[in-house]
Amino acid sequence: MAKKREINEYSTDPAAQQMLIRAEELGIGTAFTRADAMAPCNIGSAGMCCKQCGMGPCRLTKEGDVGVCGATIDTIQARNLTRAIAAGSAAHSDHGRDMAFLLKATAEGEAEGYMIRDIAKLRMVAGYYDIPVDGRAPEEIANDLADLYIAQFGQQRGEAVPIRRATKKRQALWRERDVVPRGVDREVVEALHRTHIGDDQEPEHILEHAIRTSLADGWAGSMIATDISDILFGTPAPVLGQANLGVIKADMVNVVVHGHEPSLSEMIVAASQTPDVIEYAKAAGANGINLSGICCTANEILMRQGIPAAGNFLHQELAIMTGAVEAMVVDVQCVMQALVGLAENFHTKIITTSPKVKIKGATHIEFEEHKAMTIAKEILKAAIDNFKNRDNSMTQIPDIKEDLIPGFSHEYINYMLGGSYRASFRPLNDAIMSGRIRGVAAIVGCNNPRSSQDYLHNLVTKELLKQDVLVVQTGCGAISSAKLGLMLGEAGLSEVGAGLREICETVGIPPVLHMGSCVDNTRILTVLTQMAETGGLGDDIDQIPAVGLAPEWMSEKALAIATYCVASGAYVIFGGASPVGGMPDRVSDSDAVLKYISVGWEEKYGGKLEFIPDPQMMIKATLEHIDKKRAALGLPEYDPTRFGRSGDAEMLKLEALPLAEKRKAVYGLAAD
Ligand code: SF4
Ligand code: MSK
Repeated sequence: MAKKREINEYSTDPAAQQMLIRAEELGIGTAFTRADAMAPCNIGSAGMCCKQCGMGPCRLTKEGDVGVCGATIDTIQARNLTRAIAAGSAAHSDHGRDMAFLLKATAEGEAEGYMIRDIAKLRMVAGYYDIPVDGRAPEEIANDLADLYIAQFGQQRGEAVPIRRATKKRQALWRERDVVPRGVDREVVEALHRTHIGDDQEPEHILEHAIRTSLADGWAGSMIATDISDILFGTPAPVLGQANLGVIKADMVNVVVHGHEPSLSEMIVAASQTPDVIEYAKAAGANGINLSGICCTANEILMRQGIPAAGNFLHQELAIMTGAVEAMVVDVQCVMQALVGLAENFHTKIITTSPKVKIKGATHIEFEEHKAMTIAKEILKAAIDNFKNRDNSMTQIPDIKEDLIPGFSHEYINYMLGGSYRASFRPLNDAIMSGRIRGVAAIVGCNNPRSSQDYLHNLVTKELLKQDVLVVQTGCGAISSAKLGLMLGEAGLSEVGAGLREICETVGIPPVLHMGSCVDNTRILTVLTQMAETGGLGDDIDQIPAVGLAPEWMSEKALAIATYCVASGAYVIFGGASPVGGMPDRVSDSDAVLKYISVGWEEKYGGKLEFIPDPQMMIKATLEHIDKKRAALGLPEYDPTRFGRSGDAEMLKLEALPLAEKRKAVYGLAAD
């Protein structure tokens, strides 16, 4: 058993700390205490254990050890990593598949309550694939797009069509390396086949298939999920939202939606606003229904509807600890099995909804797109019926929440930089070229109870902002910045470098842009591709001064995201433990897998994956990479003192000066 940590070592979030104190008082365990009790296995966590067949498990703990079949540590690590990437790709992509089926059902008029909300995006996406749009009804276009997208999963030969949205140069590189994904399912199945006992045994060869599998995620499955979510529910644009446990309301029926797929949660939002449901809640003695979200379901409805986020991954148990949640409605991914046992201490109902996910002890109300509104109302009524069971003596809601402005889709960023008629990434590229913005960091990914919740995210984010690095975020990382108040215009600007601050003030954006959920990391790929195509920052993603970071990663999906970003040309840094760390005392030239995913992948794709647990080293590596890319492009060396004499803050300072001094400062006229 690891050492029991103090509350402030569990989380840096004061709302979480309040709930963790309460958990201790009530003697209830959480992921934080379970992490203390469950010391990680050093062999497994470093990728040195193989469970691929019944002759094992084989644990390779000494230099030169091999498994019963003779597999070396490098082969075992490559297989383990590839399987994790395949699982992550499968999770994202299966979400994409369900969205494609939902688009098809909507186009055919068979999906109760759904409609095509963003016709402009539908036409734009159809245009990528030469689907005719002129003179056709949205449903006709959507039907063709749905058929094309559904086919991407089972396609056996050829190329997954969304890859044509990458730069021409990148597409050519993938073709040359023979890693263009054929179909999503084919790559995932082949990853499982090649890592089975007695198959692919050359680590580099196995890892090349990991690249291909991850590309099937980033440039197909996840991209399809994002496209269709926007088409059906609207492309996100800035909207006011709130984050943290304080969004739970004592006088209302609280329903927390948790998981990933927006199909049901969007319908729950719609159902919660219908008069009959509101009336039903009032008849139960509540002041109405209060929806909030956890994890990426939270992000989906936050960025489109402004529905508040109760928190990120490690808040799922803490929301129930408030004693004021009537129902937690879960679908897929990142849902802890511990929720059911925890909820037994309160009155909260855990409601599973996906045909793919059941939890013993939970209530299962299965979602079905053909009667989504009916099911959404049934779920809400079950929550309302549970309101009477709330024990007010057990209710404790932290009075802590922050406002935020989420909704920075790539379409909106394009628009905000140039307006309707001159929408363009040109101003962003120019700001990087001049050095006002040093570079861009995508800080994404999960929470992990093995480190203090939000600590690494926030430390890295705040330091990079000081260094004039524009930060974009998705997933639970985004919620962590939201809880800190970094996603609200001026509120986040006081600690930001002078050049970046000028840009934020001029464009009217927060220094940290919320770009969506974890499948929406494809939006970041799109932004980077458009930046490369805009000109001035090279002609491909690997030349842009940009870095991806996941300081608190935990899920296999994070590994899939990292790998498709690397294959797209990005440097990706993960915090925490390396799943291919190997033996601490290994001689350097036996670290084949570690080396290959860093140096080897960089030679082939221009991107690399590294695990750097120390946040200061993470920041250093980020800035060095950004500066190296700036130098390679021939851009001026970053100079923190060069900018900062324009923008709102400087204007306000000038305003406050006496007239004579103002004349001098502005026009250089003598004070007299
Ligand atoms: Fe051991 Fe080889 Fe079986 Fe893995 S595949 S468990 S290394 S015998
Ligand atoms: S929910 S994958 S904990 S980001 Fe997308 Fe958060 Fe990571 Fe799940």
